[in-house]
Parts: sequence; C-alpha cells; structure tokens
Amino acid sequence: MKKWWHDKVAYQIYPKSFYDTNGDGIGDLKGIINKLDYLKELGIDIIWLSPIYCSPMVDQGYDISDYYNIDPSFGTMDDMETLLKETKKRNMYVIMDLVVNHCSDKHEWFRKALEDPDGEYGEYFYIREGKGNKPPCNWRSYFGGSVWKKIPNTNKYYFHAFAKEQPDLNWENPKVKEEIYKMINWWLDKGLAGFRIDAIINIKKDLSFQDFEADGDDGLCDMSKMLEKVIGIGDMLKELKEETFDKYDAFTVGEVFNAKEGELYKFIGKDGYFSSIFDFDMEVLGQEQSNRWYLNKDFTTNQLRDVIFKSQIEALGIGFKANIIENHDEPRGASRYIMDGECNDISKKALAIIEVMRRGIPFIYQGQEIGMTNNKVDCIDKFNDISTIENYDRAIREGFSKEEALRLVNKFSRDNARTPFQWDNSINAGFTKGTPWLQVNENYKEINAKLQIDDKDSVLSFYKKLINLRKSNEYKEVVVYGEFIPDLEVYDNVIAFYRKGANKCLMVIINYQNKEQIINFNKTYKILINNYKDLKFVNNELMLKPYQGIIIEIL
Ligand code: ISL
Ligand code: CA
Repeated sequence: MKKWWHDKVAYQIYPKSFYDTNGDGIGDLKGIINKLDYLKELGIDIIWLSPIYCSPMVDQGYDISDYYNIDPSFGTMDDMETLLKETKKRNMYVIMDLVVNHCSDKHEWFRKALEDPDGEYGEYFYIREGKGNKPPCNWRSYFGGSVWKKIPNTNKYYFHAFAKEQPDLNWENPKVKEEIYKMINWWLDKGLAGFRIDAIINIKKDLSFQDFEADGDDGLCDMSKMLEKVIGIGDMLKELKEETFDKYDAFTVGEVFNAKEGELYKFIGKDGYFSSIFDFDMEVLGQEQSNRWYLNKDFTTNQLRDVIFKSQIEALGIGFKANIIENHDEPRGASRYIMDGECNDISKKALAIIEVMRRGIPFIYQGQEIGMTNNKVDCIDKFNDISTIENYDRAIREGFSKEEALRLVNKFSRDNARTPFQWDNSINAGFTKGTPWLQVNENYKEINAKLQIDDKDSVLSFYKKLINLRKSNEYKEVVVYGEFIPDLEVYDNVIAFYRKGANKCLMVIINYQNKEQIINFNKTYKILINNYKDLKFVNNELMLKPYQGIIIEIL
C-alpha cells in the first residue's frame, strides 16, 4: 500500500548550527524559517529537527527538562507555530526528535525522584539498591563509566544508558507510558507530521540487572550486550505506535541499531512499529563497538559496496529504510567515505548518487548538500561533544599518546557534523553575527552555499538534479518503488546497480576509485545524470574516469 511519505525527501536540521538570527551564536527557529525557501528549492519535503525542547544541553538537547516547551536559546512556542505554518504553506512537513528513553536530570520528574526515591516519582526511573558498596551491575553506559549513578545519602543507584545527566525513564511503569503518549499526541495535534525516534531500542531493560563478563580494563561490559539478549521490546513499540502515531498517520523513523537478523519486517514491514528506520550499515562499517573509536578499522570500497547491497536487498519486499550518509552523530560523509586525498566535487557527487538513488527515503544532513567536510581541531579543549571528551580520555587511559588520541577524535568526533552551516564567505560563514557556539570550519571560503547556488556544476546543484529526477513525473515511480538489483560485482571498486520499476529500468554505475576503469557493456541507454561532462563509450566498452558516476536509463 502506498503511503504519503514514500516519495518524499527528508533533511535533518541541527538547529543549534543551522542559522542564527539574533547574534547570540546559536542557531534558532527564526533562522530555520528564514531558510525554508533554500530547502524548498533543494527539493526537501520533510524536515527533521534535532531536539529543540528545554534542555540543560549536557548532550545538546538530547537531555530534555521540559517536553512541552521550546528552549529559549532556540526561540519560543510562537516561533515553532510559525515554522509549522510556513512549512505547511510550502507543502513541507516537520518531524521532531522524540527522546523518551531518558530525560534530563533537571526534569521535574527526576528532581522529585531524587527527593524521595521510594515515592511515586522514584518509580518513573530505574532505581535499585547497590550490591554492598558496588552498583547493581557492571554494565557500561554509552558515554563511558557505569550505567549506575549513586543517589547521595543512600545506597540506591539510578540507571542511565547515556550520560549521568540523562536518567532512563521506566517504561515498565504504566504512568510513565501514559505521560509519554499524552505528550506525543499533544505535539501531533499541533500539526507535526511525525518523529525521528531517538535511541528507542534501549527502552526495554533486562530487569534482572545481571553482571556480564567484562569486556574492558574497567571491569564493565557494554550495555548493548544486554540489548542483544533481552526480549519484549516489540510489545512496547507496538503499544507506543497504537496509542500515538497510528491515530495520526504519522511518519516515524526509528533510530534502531541492532534489529536482529530476519526481524526487519517487525520494524518497517506492513504493520511495523515504525514507518522506517535508519540504515546505519554504512556507518557501522569498520566499527567494533559503538562509541569506542580507537577500535574502528579502515574499510575498502568493496566492503562499502557489499554493505550497501546487503542492506538494500534486506529491505526489498519489506519496507523502506531511511538512507543516510551522515548525521549529527557521525563524521562528515565526504571525509569518511571518500579516501584521503581523493575528496573533491566529483567524488562528492558520486557519494550524492549513493544517497539519493538507493531504494528508501533519502535523509540529507545539513551541509551534506554543499559537501561540508570534517573539521580540523588542534586541541582537545576546543571540542564540545560529550562523547568526544570521553573517547579522548579513554584512548589515553588505554595507552594512546595525546597526539594519537587527538587524531582519533578529529576523525570521529560528533562535532565534525555540528560545526555551523557554511552559508557564505563572510565572517563566521554567514552563520552568525556574534560568536558561534562552536568553531566554524576554516574551509568556509571555498565551501559555502552562496558559491554553489548559482553554479550549475556545484555539488549543491548536483543534489538538486538528483532530487529532481526522483520527483520527475517520468522517473518517480522507478526511483521511489523500483527494485534494487546489484550488478558488475566482478569489478573492484565499482558500485553498480539497477533500479527496476514497473515500466522503466535505470542503472547506476559509479567508478568509486581514483583511477580510470573500463567496463564491458553492451546495452543501449540514455544518460540521465553524469558527474562528468561526457561519457566515453567505444566498442562496447565504457571508460569511466576517476569517481565517475552515471545514472542511465536502459532502453
Ligand atoms: O552511537 C551509537 C552507535 O554508533 C549508539 O551508541 C547510540 O545508541 C546512539 O549514539 C544514540 O544516539 C542518540 O541518542 C543519544 C544522543 O547523544 C545522540 O545524539 C542521539 O542521536 C542520547 O540521546
Ligand atoms: Ca540565536
């Protein structure tokens, strides 16, 4: 059955770094409103806003202290309502970030829980007695250290999967669920089109809180180990959907990392818990463990191709994944998926083809469309992201030198994606008239939106072309619904596949390497998109230039 969101293109805004209108160095809702035409022009339909609720910003808004209000640094509820009105006028949709695995330690519920851990609000969280003078179990939180934090003057501990300022909400308590459903419906009533749902796979805990075998010198074990074993998340997600999203035909995208093999249909199938989930397979390539960056390994283009193919095939006949190259937790795609020294407009356009031509819903992260890259930071104090600091400290504890640790965090820091959007070549890249909350990437004079808007050969214009193809009357059906069929796997470093629709067949061929490649080819075709000016085709041989990427229609 067709859904209203199948043919849409989504865009993630990290509000703090998008556009600042009042000179306080922090992007705001008025800034987003100001740039709606830019996004419309690009072809965006759905905007996902990273959290803008009231927050002490320990984890940049992913620690919410009031779900019903806008953080003053971003603006007011009036601004939010204006944004909803202005997007509606342009046939655009807004989805917000739904962060309900945890709240902030400054949330009223948690403050009350601390005052009286045995009282009503204590039940809103997971509070347990320590084992002697040790925490209830040895699980490690995602941002390092135990998942347990002691409540002063007691032998009780509360549970936090992320930072200690992000206590986990007790999803076994019906009152908590009721509060959450009420809040979600309140927002949907306001006119939101849906949600991106944060860290949702963490809401089900194994309440026996048993120790696991340690996997590090700290005597702890990654809590993801528990998630692999625990059962019962399905019932929770089903109820969540029935009590909220279903009633509004909302578009929901779950942040789900560890869906078990063969269980994708439960998440995004016909009656799935969500409309879609992010495809993280490219992101976790080379990752041994999330949030331990020093374990990350390099990967080859063939490996990259294989994970893309595997993930695409997995979704066929089941549903639509949300396709990303980067987000606010990942390094910039241009820096991560293009080999060192090979990053240029041509290779960025090749990556853009992968973004838009996979089957699923493209989610473009702010700045990706102009080819923003990782930042270079020369000193650990200049980072802001909580997990960057933790990774740095941990690398040093595990024996890396300061230089190595700094190199490592430069490569993987979440701040890479969070530097201010590069609008033009004026001071602070035109992001703010004040002092930006996070250092602007110094390459903004070469990479910025203004330079690219009127340049028909820019990365930005290329993204527009791809999105136009996806939206064109002629090719919409095949780009949105066409099957995904891999091809040319005998060639190293070539990423090629068909999109086969009801009446049309497209083929994507990308020579994903820095040298020419000849491909035997005996089909009749029409070129639709090419990141070079021409394509050499002689005697049934395609001669592809470095990083040349083409989309052709097979006739
Ligand atoms: O990072 C991960 C895998 O690579 C996971 O450990 C983790 O589930 C993921 O980072 C969760 O991220 C989301 O929730 C966090 C927040 O800091 C991130 O920004 C957000 O995207 C806590 O709310
Ligand atoms: Ca501002």
